[in-house]
Amino acid sequence: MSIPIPRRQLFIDGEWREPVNRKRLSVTNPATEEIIGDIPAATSEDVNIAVEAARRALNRNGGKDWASATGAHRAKYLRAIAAKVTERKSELAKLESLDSGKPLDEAAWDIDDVAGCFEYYADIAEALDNKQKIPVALPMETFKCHVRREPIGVVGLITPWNYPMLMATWKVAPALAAGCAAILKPSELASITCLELADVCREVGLPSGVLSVLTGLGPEAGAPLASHPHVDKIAFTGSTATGSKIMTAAAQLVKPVTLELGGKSPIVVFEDVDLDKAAEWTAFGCFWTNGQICSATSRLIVHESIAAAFLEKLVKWCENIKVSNPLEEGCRLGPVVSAGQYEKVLKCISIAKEEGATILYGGSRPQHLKKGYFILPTIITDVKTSMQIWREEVFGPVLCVKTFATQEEAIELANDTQYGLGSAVLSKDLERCERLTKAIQSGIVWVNCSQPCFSQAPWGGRKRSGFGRELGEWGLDNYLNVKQVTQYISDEPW
Ligand code: TXE
Repeated sequence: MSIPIPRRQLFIDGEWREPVNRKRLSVTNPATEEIIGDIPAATSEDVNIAVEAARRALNRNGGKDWASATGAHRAKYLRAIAAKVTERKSELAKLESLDSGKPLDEAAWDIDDVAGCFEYYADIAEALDNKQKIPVALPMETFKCHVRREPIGVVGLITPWNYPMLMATWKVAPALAAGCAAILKPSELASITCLELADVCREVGLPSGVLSVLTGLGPEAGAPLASHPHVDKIAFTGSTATGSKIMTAAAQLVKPVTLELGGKSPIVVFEDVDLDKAAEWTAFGCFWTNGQICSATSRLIVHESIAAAFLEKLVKWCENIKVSNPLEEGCRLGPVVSAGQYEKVLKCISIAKEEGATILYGGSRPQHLKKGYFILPTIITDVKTSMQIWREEVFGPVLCVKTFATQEEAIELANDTQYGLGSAVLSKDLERCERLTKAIQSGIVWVNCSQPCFSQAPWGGRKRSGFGRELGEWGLDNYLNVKQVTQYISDEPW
């Protein structure tokens, strides 16, 4: 089932290029701990070359090749990328699974979503042609005014390892739809499919310099991109700590940023739910993608009257989750991405124990797997709101639980976090759900489900989960400047 990892170089100006310092980073399969390949390690010199290529791409042929071409012209490339990704779906899903550890089925969904997102932004690019000149009503007839939406320019896209190709796509597709030239810096922990995305762009003949892919370490390749004076905007998904550094660097140049950062999202389960369905959504909402989802609903807030029965159901769910090599049929939980992440998650669990919480299920590696960064699905009870497990993002398959008696208490617990990305409410009473969707401070609220995500709907957080929205029309706005054009049209002197 396993396949070889293609050996790629950096993708700059439409071609593969060895990094200036010729350094490479090894790639580890998190399920076996074996080194399965390597990726180039870019530094600031490569960033400079890519930025120059991107600026040339914007200005080539008076901008007619890309930035000021019609949206319909750019849409053709986006559709061709979508088609190529679909054609290579099985190979890309395997590469994603090998590199990141996510179950193969889930990796295959990601690749479908990648293709769907490029298709969606192709539609949006075409529609942009009709919205390029938006008339503005003025109080005086001596003036005529309209608004133009223009590409922001060269954009730096810095992405994480949990959805390597999909998170890159959420940024690359709208950036290209808008007419920007993009430089993608994927996470050093999972870059393989992003290099394949470069290959797809090469295959479909995307004009050179419109997309460059620079793999490498954050401080060496990401930081110079964030602080580069000729990069007009940075879009970042990752940790709150790194997001803060990127914002600081961007602030020096008054450069716009969008930040999609960490989370500690609540799932509120009321007493009237169907216990089986609610347990399934709760397990899915926390353990999907091996628990490494920024919006994972990892704080279960359950009504005290059903807590015991509900936790029994959840434990049953955990017992039935197949933890295995992600390429194995039926795998539902693979390894976490790296040795560092494995240590971090186990440390969070051990601190929870030290602070007095109870490990109701899991809490360690599964006995049957001797190699790989595997951690059992874990449920933690007897949690206090002062505990680290309640307050800090774990980014692994770890659910912590608190009970509530009243709706007010549930809302207070749900909002008792520095983050505000996702949240979920499960109840048959839709009026009650509606009240909670208003009261919970998060960018996304799911009702009677957790985690579904659509290219058309806005995605992003508030509080320390960041700001700005990806996907939908909002995702396009990230990459557009709005320009007011006002003309004096009277023959009379002013
Ligand atoms: O994240 P980083 P890491 C959280 C999660 C995880 C923790 C650490 O809790 O345990 O972050 O993961 C690049 N300038 N999330 O270390 O550092 C880096 O190379 C510019 C949540 O992987 O945020 C990578 O491409 N770039 C999250 C990207 O930033 C820098 C997903 C993300 O890495 C940089 C991932 C710098 N100084 C982790 N330092 C989510 N919200 O989805 C690093 N990078």
